[in-house]
This record gives sequence, structure tokens and C-alpha cells, in this order.
Amino acid sequence: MAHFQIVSKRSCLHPKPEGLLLQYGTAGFRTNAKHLDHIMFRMGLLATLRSKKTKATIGVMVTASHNPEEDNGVKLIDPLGEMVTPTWEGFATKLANAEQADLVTALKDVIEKEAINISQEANVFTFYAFYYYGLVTTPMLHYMVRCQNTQGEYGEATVEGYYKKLSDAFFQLTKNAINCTDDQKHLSVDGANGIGAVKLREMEGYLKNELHITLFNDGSKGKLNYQCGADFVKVQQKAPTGLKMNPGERGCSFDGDADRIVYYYTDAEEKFHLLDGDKISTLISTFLKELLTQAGLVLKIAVVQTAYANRSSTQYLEDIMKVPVRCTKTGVKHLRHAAQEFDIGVFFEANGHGTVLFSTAAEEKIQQLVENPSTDEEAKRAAVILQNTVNVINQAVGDAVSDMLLIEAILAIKGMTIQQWDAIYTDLPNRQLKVKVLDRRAIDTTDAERRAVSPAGLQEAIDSLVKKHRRARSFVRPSGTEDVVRVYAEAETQESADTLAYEVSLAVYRLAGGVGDEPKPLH
Ligand code: NG1
Ligand code: ZN
Repeated sequence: MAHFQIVSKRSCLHPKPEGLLLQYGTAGFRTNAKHLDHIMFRMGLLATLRSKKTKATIGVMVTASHNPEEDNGVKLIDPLGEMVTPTWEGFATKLANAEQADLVTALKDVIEKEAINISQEANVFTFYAFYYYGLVTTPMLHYMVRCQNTQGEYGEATVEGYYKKLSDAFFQLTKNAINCTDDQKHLSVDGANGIGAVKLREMEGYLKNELHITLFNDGSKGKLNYQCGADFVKVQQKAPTGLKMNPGERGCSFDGDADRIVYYYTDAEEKFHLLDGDKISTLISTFLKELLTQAGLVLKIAVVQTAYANRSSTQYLEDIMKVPVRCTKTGVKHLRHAAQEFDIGVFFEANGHGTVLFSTAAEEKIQQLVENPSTDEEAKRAAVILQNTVNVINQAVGDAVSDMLLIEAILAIKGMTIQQWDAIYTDLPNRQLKVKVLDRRAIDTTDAERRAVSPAGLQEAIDSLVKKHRRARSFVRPSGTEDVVRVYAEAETQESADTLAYEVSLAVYRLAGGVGDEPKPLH
């Protein structure tokens, strides 16, 4: 067929380095940008097929997310703004790894397996293609794909539509604020020198007097995610460089493509306090649960976390708030999937990537309560707040801007300072480390990645190391976005967590084929 000849010819312009194997992981393909040319070409093909298959608009996002400048990545976005299904992740990997001569066969294989009508029209939203949106944040593209495929019901599929929908909902929410002084309306934002900074600057005009933002690391100088951004702050547990804040003031960091956010402040003793994804999901789920009670609505609400969630947060949610908690594997698609089982599913990774999903039934019940003339005043007020909360949230995907507006609104409505928010529970000290090994697939895990099943002896080693520390927990897993094994440890004191993380790193190095220098103690 002529189509395939063209594909074959064009693909020669984007040759695959022979022998290079890449895997479509939690965040699509992510590697050094110089290895991505053939991947971009092939993902264009796959996006077109996915669009023909679903008869809907598909998104293609080119982003390095939280990784450094030399990296880049690409992922596909499904019709409702979600990640593609595991089957299609498999197709992506096959297509990416097909040698030049086998590319057409691999394509035909997808068409056949999925019974795709090749003459079906295709529609793809991307950075540089049919619909030119220029630079947008990852969540904005997810949002627009969802708007397009719901015929505008979710919102208007434009950059302005996005700003307007979110800021309108934010205004409706902050109308309920109590005694909000100008000082409390101030927020310092670290834009990670990424696209979020650019878009936030554009959006500032829409936020008028309700939120006063001082933007740092806005990309005018400094490198993407370098010594700044949500990942740096979370992993290093310190403030980003370039940010000037007085003690007690609120600050937050986006990551490079603005789908993650973490908050923080420094106290009078100059101690840094991080409020990560766990603190965020606690704040949001508590807020929602209180509103449901006030509205008299019986809806099932739950929080979804990963093994990286601080044990204090899980205990607080389960024991004090009586909110059910689920633990899934790392990667938002897993969290999202679990969150869909509830009327309201709040999901956040500890690193600050997350959002809230509302079932159609939940949205309808809220709507009915708002419209019913016999709803009493308190219930109605709560229902209206719930409705505006739904509108400020980007249900398509974790979104730093949308999450920030929701958090700011909750703090304003509750009249809560960041210190009061932080005091809801105390994090157990923790440490994350990376270990380089020959082949990270040597590590296989089970129980939502909390236990290692291979290599032999590793889990036993971790178990006996954990026993030496109080209130301790540790696990290891191969990263899906970097060629490393990640080690996590938490314990009663920072020193204990650091020692445990080091000891477990050493066990990984010795039992799972470590390369380079042996891990060294942190102190
Ligand atoms: P990996 O590299 O698989 O740990 C990281 C994050 C994930 C997720 C992806 C996608 C941690 C420990 N891991 O994955 O949660 O956000 O990147 O960006 O934060
Ligand atoms: Zn990101």
C-alpha cells in the first residue's frame, strides 16, 4: 500500500540507532534527547492509529518533566485526558524498538490486532502539528484533549478557556474565605525554569486580587529543574535556589512541565518544612469529607497513595480521619485506576503529582443538591463549594496550577496558615537514594512495590536492617524513568532514616549487581 511505502521512506529520515532499546514507561519514553528522534516520528504514527481506533482526539506531549535539560520525553494522551492503556504502551515499545526494516510490519501488526479502519479520520493535538498550541504545560494539553472529546462540556479547548475555567472556580471558592488579609493572599512560586512559570505569568491577570504571586525561577536565567523545582525540593528536602522568602511565608515549587507541586515554609529557627503530596492529599480529602458531612451527602471517598507515602499520613487518614487508603504501584496510571473505584478518589504521589476524580454519580448528586429549592442553607453552601471544587480541579491529570488554586482556596476558606496545615500530622523522617546497577530488571517487586522478590536474599537483608531501627520501613524498586534502583527509608529520626537508606543501598549494590563506587554513608 502506498501509505506504508511513504512511512517507510520517511522513517529513514529518522533512523533508529541500531540496537537501541527503550521502554514506554510510567511517563512515556524518557531519555537523553539525542536518542529520541526516531521515537518522536514513530509516536506520531502511533498517535494517529490510536486516534483512528478511538475515533477521538489524541494528545502527544513532548516534555522532560522533572528531569534535567539534556533529557526529553514523549507520551500519548488518551481521549479523556488520561494515559494510554497498557496494551497500547506495549505497542509503543514494540514500535520504538523495531529495526528500520521491520517498522511497517510492526505498524501492520497494531492495525490488525486492534482492527483499525485505516481510512478513519485522525485527530492529534501536539506541540508542533495539526493544532498548534505552542508551548503548554503537560496538564493543559490533557485538559484540552478532554474538552475536545466531550464537545466542550468539560470546558473550552483553548489556553484562555483553561485560565478562565480555573480562575472563575477559584473566585467562587474564595468568596467563602474568612478574614483573608493581603498577607495571607501572598504566595511565592518556584517555576523550575519550566513552562509552568511562563503559563502562570500569563494567568496572573486572571487571578486579579485574590492571589498575589511572586514568581521565582521563571526561566529568564537558570536551567530547567536545576537546583529548583518540585523534584529537587522533595528529594533534597530543602528550599530551591533563587527563592527569597521570609520565615513563616508560604512557598511552592512546580516541576518542569507543571504536573507536580509541593509546598514549604521556613520557620523562625530557619528550619525548612516540606508539605509534599501526602500533606496535600490529606488537606484536600479532609476538606472534601467535611463538606460531604455538611451537605448531608453519602459518597464514598478514599485516598490513593504509593509506597512512598509517609506512614504518618496513612495512619492519620485511616485512624483519625477514617478515610480509606489504597496503596498502588508507582506511576499515576495505577493511582488513577484505583481512584476510579470510588465516588471521590483523591490520589497523590508523595512527589506532588496528583488530583481528585469525581464519579459522574457524585457530580450529579452535588448538582441536584445545589438545584433543589428545599436544600437547607448550610447544605446548599457546602454543595456549592463542592461544585466549585470540582470545577477548579483538573480531573484529566495532576496539574500544579489547578492543585495550587485548590490548596490556596482551602487555606483561605478554613482560615488556615501553612503552619497549621503542617501541624495536622508530623512526617516520619525519610531518605531517598539511588543505586546504579548493571541491569535494574534484576530487581522484581510485589505488594505494590513494598517487597522485593528478586534478587534472592535482598528482601531478607532489608527486613533485618529495618529491625535495627525504630518505626522504620524501607523498600527498593527499579525506576521507570531513570537507569537506577531507588531506595526509600523512613524511621523515627533523620539519622536513623539516613543510616537505613545507606545500609539498604549497600545491600542492593552487593546483591543486585551494583556498578561504580560502593554507596557511602551519608554522615
Ligand atoms: P520512577 O523513576 O519510576 O521512580 C518517577 C516518580 C514517579 C512518577 C514518574 C513520572 C518517584 C519516586 N518516582 O518515577 O512517582 O512521577 O517519575 O514522572 O517520585
Ligand atoms: Zn512532570
